[in-house]
Amino acid sequence: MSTVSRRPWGVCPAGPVDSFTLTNAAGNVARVMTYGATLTALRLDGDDMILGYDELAGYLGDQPYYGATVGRYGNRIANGRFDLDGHTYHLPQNNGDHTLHGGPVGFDKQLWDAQEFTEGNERGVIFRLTSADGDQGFPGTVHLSVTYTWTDLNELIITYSAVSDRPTVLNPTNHAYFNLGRTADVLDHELTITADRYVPIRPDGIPLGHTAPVAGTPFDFNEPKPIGQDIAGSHEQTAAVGGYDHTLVLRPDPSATLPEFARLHDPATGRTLRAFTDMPGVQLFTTNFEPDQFTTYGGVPVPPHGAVCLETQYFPDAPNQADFVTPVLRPGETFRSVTIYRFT
Ligand code: FUC
Repeated sequence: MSTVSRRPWGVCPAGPVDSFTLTNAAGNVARVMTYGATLTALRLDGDDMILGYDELAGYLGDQPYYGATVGRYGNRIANGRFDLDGHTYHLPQNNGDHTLHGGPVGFDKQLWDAQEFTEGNERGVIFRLTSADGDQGFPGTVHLSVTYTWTDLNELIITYSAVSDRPTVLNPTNHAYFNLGRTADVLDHELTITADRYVPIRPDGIPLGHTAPVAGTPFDFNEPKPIGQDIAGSHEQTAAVGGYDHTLVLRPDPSATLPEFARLHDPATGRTLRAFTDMPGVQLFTTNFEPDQFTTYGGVPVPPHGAVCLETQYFPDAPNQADFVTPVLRPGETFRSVTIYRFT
């Protein structure tokens, strides 16, 4: 029953793409592919928990980073520039004046090497990429691996590891769009996030430069709350971007090696997603797209708030923000990070 299978899945600009199907003891399935080290399906009892496409062609077209590994720098770097060790680096701008998710040919559009494995009650794929010095304007040759492990507990463990031969910045994340139910949108999904503060932004997504308390705002998810409850209110931060597209500052939990930072519960199906990470923030993105802007499996149009992303990461634009910690990776160091999505 527990298997890993590999098969050719078409051709992307950089070459042939392979897809892997990971089946656990319960018969639940995770699928990943070498294009973008992307999570393409996560099926529980036959229902998909994420948005995606049935064919590679969907991923090669205009789509919002479905299930992809994003980087080098997840989220935005303002005006496509940053300074590091007294040197200014210029990046291609692919989001107005800004650089989003590592630039126009980020990790999500690169072809990764892959090796499948099985180990006891776990099976998975380790993806490896060498990002050349100067790739999308970033310094340093970066050797990066992303491992997806799918366990018999219906946990998807995503592990990042990277080294660089020059000082650089690195903020990889996964861009899965979750919808646990059979409803078209996630407005009735109840969300809990362990965060007392969030990062207010300008309408173009660049942080104002400080964090603010969630108390008394739509950003307070300390008690379970339907995602739709405050999403369309008059608060200027949500109104400006049509919902949530903000980093929440995760409350440290010194008692846990990998703190649980979020729970997503779908009352219609009874399914719950529990999420764990060692990252300091999560970008809560409620798929604030126009109706019919994108489709998902089977060509079904995605309505506004058709899914929710919980992108674990350092804060947006940190390299340009004096008060935010910048994830700098220097020669001799190893970047490591783990995020787990567990379904019950
Ligand atoms: C999220 C958001 C962005 C963008 C992208 C597709 O990470 O922060 O605004 O829309 O996804």
